[in-house]
Amino acid sequence: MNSSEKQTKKEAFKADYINKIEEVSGNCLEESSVLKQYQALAELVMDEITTQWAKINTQYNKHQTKQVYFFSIEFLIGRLLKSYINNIDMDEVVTESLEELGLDYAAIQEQESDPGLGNGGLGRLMACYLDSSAAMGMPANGNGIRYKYGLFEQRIINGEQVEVADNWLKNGYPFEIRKPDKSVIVKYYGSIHSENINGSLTFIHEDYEPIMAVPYDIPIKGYHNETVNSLRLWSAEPIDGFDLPTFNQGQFLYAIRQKSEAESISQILYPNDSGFDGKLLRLKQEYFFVCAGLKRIVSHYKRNNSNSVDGFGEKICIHINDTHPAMCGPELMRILMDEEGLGWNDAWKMTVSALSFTNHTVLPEALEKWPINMMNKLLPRIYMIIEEINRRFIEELDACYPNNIERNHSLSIIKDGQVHMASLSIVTSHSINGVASLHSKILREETFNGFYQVFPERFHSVTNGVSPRRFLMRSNPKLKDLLNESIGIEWEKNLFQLKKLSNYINDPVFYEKFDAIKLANKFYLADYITKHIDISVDPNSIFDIQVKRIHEYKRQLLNALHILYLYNRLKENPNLEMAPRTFIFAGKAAPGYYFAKDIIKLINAIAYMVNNDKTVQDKMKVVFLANFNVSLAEIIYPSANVSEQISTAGKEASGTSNMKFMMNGAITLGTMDGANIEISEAVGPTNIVTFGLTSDEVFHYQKYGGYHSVDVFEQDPRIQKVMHQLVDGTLGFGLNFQSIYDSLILYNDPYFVLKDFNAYSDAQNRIDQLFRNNKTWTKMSISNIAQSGMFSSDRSIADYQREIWEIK
Ligand code: TH1
Repeated sequence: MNSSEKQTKKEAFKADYINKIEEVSGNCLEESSVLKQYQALAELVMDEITTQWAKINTQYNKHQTKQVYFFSIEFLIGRLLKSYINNIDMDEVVTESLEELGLDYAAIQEQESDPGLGNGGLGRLMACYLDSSAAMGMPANGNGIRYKYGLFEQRIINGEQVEVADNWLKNGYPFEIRKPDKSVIVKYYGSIHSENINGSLTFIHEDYEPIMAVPYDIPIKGYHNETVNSLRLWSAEPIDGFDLPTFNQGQFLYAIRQKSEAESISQILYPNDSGFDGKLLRLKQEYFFVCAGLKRIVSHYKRNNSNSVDGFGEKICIHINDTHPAMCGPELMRILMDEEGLGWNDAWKMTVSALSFTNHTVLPEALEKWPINMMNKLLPRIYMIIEEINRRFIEELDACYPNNIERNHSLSIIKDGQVHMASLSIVTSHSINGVASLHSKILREETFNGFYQVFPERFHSVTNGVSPRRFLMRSNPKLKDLLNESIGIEWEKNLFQLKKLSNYINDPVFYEKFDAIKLANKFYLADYITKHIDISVDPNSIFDIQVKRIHEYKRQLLNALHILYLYNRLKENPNLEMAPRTFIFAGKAAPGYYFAKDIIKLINAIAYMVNNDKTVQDKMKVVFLANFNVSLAEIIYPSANVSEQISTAGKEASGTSNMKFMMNGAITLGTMDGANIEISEAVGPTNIVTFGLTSDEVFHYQKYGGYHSVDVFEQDPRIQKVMHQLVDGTLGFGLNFQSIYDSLILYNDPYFVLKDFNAYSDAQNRIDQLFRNNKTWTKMSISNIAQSGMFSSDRSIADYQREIWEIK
């Protein structure tokens, strides 16, 4: 765009914008509120995108392009306005125009609610994958639930987590289009009877409870290209709204109850990350978006294919994101047989060929298993089909492996009174993959080893990735500009090009610019911290950051205990030589996970003690930021020096914040777990600090015993002191962390916190030394960015495309 083109665009934009403001607010620009300014801008952007959307959909239909559909119970998309504007290449025009109109662009963006339709990595991964698919011009869409309330808002009151409902729709949401004409009826309960119609057995579902699924579509705009894909989120509503005859008979309360029971299905996101809680409502949710989504996909396919499902398995990829959508298998079978009239074998071939499955965790407590009775009652036809899938599967196994009856039966989808959703997913999909190389290995060798022996060819590995558009270009614009001026702009479309940074690896001028950007980003976060929790932190200190869901396996506790130990060291030796440190935490605990809530309380208690102790003021600070979400994440990653990735080895399937930190130049301080291993391979041992037990060692202890936390405790006076402080009132009058003490000592420290303490403390010393050599640190930092290409979600999507969906 040359400057006269830009001028023309700006004039046109300003005129349109002023009109739009009048249209949405009934006020002129000068009298409009910031909310209305935001809504007008959002609508203007939507006008532009929907035009392109219509165009590309026509093209997809005409060419019968192979389509991917991500089925996921979570999509954590983050704010969209600014991304849309970037993606349609209007950022400069908008920024300059708004400034000329005297408006505050940043404040306008702050008006957008951040849809919290996910818990953490799983939901955010889907958002990154949608972003990458669109950026690469690949037709891939999302299918999920439009929760009325997203993940709760976290407040910290008196050092403890308090949950507040997240009413993200309160001012409406400008980026969705409600499509009532595409509604689908989802059937629950009732009974199935079979009839012989024209010589073939037909299954009829009777006395069911119908719920209306109404879709809302959100456009997913590709970066600087023509692509606009769709994220379809389903909302549950009663059929035809209020039941008028009932209402007239005066049964008003009954009518209201029906309505709210229907709506309850899409009312709220379950707040458990990597956990399973076998509630009936959750099972309803799982079937809800599976049934509605598949119904629409099949009818759309038929419309473009002379009303036939022929070729469905070759043209449609249904990707199941963990096991929450595992009923895609039986539901697709049901549609193909009961509604399309296919026989079992044809339907089966089509189903397996369409389906693929990604597993995201090996934590046993997260693996979904539904009681037979619950499923049979709520979804009688689905349960019937699962039984038949299982019967045929076991029969085939027994025929193929007659000497292996015991193993065959251990693979049963239905056993111990439960339906095993991971087994169902594996049997109904042609591909199953883990999310990092170690994780995939554990799936093959441990978790799903029995299935691996039967279907070795189905097992794949695709390491997760994150969107460089959101987590680098959008969140760290200064770094983006520096990269563009140094290595050109090709990296924006191919992140591997960041390798070109190696030309600057010893360039003092580049170092200076780079350090200045990191410092500016740290000032920005420091400002945020002061504004929100009134703690002043030193931007020249090491920003040592752990942000993620609070979980025992993620070991925020290890970090906290080490901080306490460092504090003790400083109290003993106020002249201790060390680079000043700011320890920053953020993350939510599941509301019913009391231990995780105790960890939050502990961190805040330590923070209070440390931050109010004048004798350690210029050496350390501890900060817990409330309500970690995508928007806060975008402020945090660019400012980090140290990325804490300290999960118990073997427990974190991949992790994705490790990649977001790395892309922004933070040094990983991590265990050999999940994608940390691949990060370590990419950057080499001099550009990362690793420590602790390996997953093999952890497995060995878990299987054969031999670890006694009390021995570690008894041999290490540093640990003794810290442990006593948990319970002796040091952390505040009446504050007692007995539950934590007991877990570590009485219950033998199931996550090996004490076992890894010494190694972690050494690793932290190493970080301190490295940071104090400014040149070394900057070099490490730049090397991390240079090697982050592999962790772009564009690379992940390319891998999926090639190995799993087989799209040319
Ligand atoms: C996470 C994994 O814990 C994390 O390691 C991984 O990077 C991320 O998924 C993306 O692959 C998971 N989140 C959930 C959430 C639920 C159930 C299972 C998992 S695994 C609700």
